[in-house]
Amino acid sequence: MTVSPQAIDAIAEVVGRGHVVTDPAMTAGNCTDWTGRFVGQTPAVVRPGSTGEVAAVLEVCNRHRIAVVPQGGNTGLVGGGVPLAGEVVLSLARLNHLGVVDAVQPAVTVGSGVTLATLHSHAAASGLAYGVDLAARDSATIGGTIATNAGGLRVIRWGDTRAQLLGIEAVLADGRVVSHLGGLVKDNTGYDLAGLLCGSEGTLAVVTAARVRLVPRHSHRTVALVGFADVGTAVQSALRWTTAIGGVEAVEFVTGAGVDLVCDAQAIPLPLPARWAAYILVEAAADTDPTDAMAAVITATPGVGDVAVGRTAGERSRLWTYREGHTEAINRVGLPHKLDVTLPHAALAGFINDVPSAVEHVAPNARTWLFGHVGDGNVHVNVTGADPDDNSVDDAVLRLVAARHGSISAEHGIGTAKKQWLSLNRSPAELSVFAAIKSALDPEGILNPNVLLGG
Ligand code: 2HG
Ligand code: ZN
Repeated sequence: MTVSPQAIDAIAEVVGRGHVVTDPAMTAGNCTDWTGRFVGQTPAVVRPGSTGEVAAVLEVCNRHRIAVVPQGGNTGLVGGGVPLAGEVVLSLARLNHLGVVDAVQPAVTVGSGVTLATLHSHAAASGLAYGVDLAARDSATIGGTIATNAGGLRVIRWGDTRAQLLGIEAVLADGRVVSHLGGLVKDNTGYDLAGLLCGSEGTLAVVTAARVRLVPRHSHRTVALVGFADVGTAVQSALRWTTAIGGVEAVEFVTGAGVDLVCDAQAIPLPLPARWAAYILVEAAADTDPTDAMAAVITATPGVGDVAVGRTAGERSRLWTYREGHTEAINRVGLPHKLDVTLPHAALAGFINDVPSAVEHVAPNARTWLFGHVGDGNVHVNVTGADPDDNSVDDAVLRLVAARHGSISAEHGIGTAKKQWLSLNRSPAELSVFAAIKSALDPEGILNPNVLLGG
């Protein structure tokens, strides 16, 4: 896509020349996704410093029909936040204002460029917490997590990002600002714009701020990492623990092969005395120590092997490393195909068992890595050793998911990586509603036009 020098000048007049970066050496990081699988190019990375500047930039882009990719921390994994077709990148990183925490009706308004880690610290300073957490917390932004309706580690306790939203401020494609940040818990005054924009992947509007609910910050927290000799028993036990363990916040699954990989990447020892085929990590938090009640449930579960328990922050983070280290460790093996999927609970163990052979059938030299938020049915299928442009692996896995009544995107979104399979989950009638909403809000089609439905 070519952008005229006049349009770049008009944008620079809004944000200041120093906030329009055109040098390819400087924009390369904005043009490559976290995995390195999706690489594009851009005529400019534009860094507005206020909602008003976002509005003025979009007004220029809409008038000149310039396609725009909104970008937060660039931690997305489906090629939805990078300019694969030469779009202008609209970085929201400078919208990083932190509002005053309301501790009476626990909530706060924050700019879309605030990182998750910063929001966690901000809430903690008022004795509260933000319910969404994920491994990329240091870079992932609130705007990006809203755009993708990010899930993460604590969905079983607090819900996904959409469940945290009490209000939103966003800029439409033509520069109009929609703002509804009052934050009332009950507010039935028409369409739920926050709910609509959440998960819309930057295709309907650019989120500039949000009012999010905050949750209690519990004084006691315990993590257990439990070994199992077989995957099926691990998964069935994990699903039971989501209701049997009081104060449960996270129930995560990793395999023996995945733990070996993390140990190798980080030069750390195995977490338990023996090596197990599968591991479940469970975390519980409460105002009284949850450890004994949690241990009682775990030890009464048939098939449980070794158990390690972490109560201090250091012990807990040591155990989490074996789970959170997966994404980086897998990237060291090779560029992964990432297939983030959910299965109905009854189909979960069978899917985990069957997916490696479905991959092997189409890509005999590929390797399948499985881990994820098993407590809510979400498995991160990662495949290395397949050509980055060869979609046969994606096709095989996503068709298996759909055949078993699962979702082809649990929490990462559709982006560009999965758009050709959207019809596995969405009917023609649903897709026509999506298209109608898109053309009503963005008639010129400038907002992230190549993701979800576009391209
Ligand atoms: C996680 O749960 C993230 O760690 C990344 O969603 C998953 O790397 C992945 O496939
Ligand atoms: Zn995840």
